[in-house]
Amino acid sequence: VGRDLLVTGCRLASMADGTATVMDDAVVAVAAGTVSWVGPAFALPAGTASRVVDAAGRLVTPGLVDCHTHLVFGGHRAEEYRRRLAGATYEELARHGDGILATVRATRAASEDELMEAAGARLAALAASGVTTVEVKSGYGLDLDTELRMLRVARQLGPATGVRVVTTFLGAHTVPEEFAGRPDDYVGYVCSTVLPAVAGFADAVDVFCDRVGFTADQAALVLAAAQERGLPVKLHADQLSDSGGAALAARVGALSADHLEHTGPEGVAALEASGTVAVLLPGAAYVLADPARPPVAALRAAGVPMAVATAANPGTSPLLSLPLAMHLACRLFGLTPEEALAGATCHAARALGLAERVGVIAPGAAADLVVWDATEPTELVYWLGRPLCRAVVRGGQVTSLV
Ligand code: DI6
Repeated sequence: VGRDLLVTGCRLASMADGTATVMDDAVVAVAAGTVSWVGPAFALPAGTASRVVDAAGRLVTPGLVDCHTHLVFGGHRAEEYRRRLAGATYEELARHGDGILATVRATRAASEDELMEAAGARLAALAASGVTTVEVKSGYGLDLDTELRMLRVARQLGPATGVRVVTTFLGAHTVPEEFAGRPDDYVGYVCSTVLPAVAGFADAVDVFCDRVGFTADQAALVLAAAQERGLPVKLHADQLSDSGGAALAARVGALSADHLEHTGPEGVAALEASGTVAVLLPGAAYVLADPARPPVAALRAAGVPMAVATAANPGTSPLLSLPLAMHLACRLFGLTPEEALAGATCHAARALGLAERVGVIAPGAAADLVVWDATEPTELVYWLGRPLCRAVVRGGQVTSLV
């Protein structure tokens, strides 16, 4: 067994079989950034390691995977939130040029350095909550230069912070002011001009399919253009209304269908056989104070894998803790603590096309893991606002130890 690092004394939820079963007194061996052996201490093959971290009976899980964020953006929308707290609705504000378009103006006006500094600070907060892999979307540029700038910043965040970053092109987030009233023309511009130019900077392509975004037919055009270039796709589906998003995501074999607050039985039936992951974003439902809930019981009964993510963004989910998103998924959406942990690890990895590579602690997977100041998986969703990360291992490097 190759070993640069041994993590001993673990109460280990490896998530390798998709469940949060805990193994006591477990050891994880790491070689060259990859997990090389996992098992009970008594079975550890003899040998030495250059570094040993003793978890001393604490819970150890895979590093968390935040599979849906909009971390790169200019400015913030605290003032808009104040108005929403006083009764204005998100869609009303969006129709009057606030909402996503306010952030588009601020993002277009921001330099690459400014975007990098702001996103880096937000990513540091997420990382402190136990996140070792994060997806970052574009979608606040809505023109070629700014979309490209956002994706370049997202790609640089990885080396700058040590967090594994996966990028998604969300050029079809909403219709920009220059195309007001001409959504089909904007979809044409995205497919023919922006997508080809940014394809090398994006690991996947996403569309906001809803009233503030695009119809299912428009979304299908963007997803088809992406798939023609060999890029995997995902979809913001049925967030504000049942717009056929889940069914579209399933039909095109999307990696994930995200939100699903308004998905009906046909959407769940379509997802059932598709392999598409349902990504639940309780921070957005909470901040929007939308009483609609994703059909969790039906998704569970249909065996659809459910991921949980922060959706970190300046409008609907200024949430920078994945454990807090897991808490909300349990409290608001009815997930069990074990489902929430699977949702923030192995199922989130699947939503990024990284199944078996991250989000599990198993031989061959990236050596990304968290030692928690906790003993039970349930504690991760139970404590509110208490930093529980004791140590984080990223690619075999122990990056924080408090
Ligand atoms: N749904 C959301 O909740 C975010 N984007 C999307 O498609 C909101 C983005 C924003 O308001 O800035």
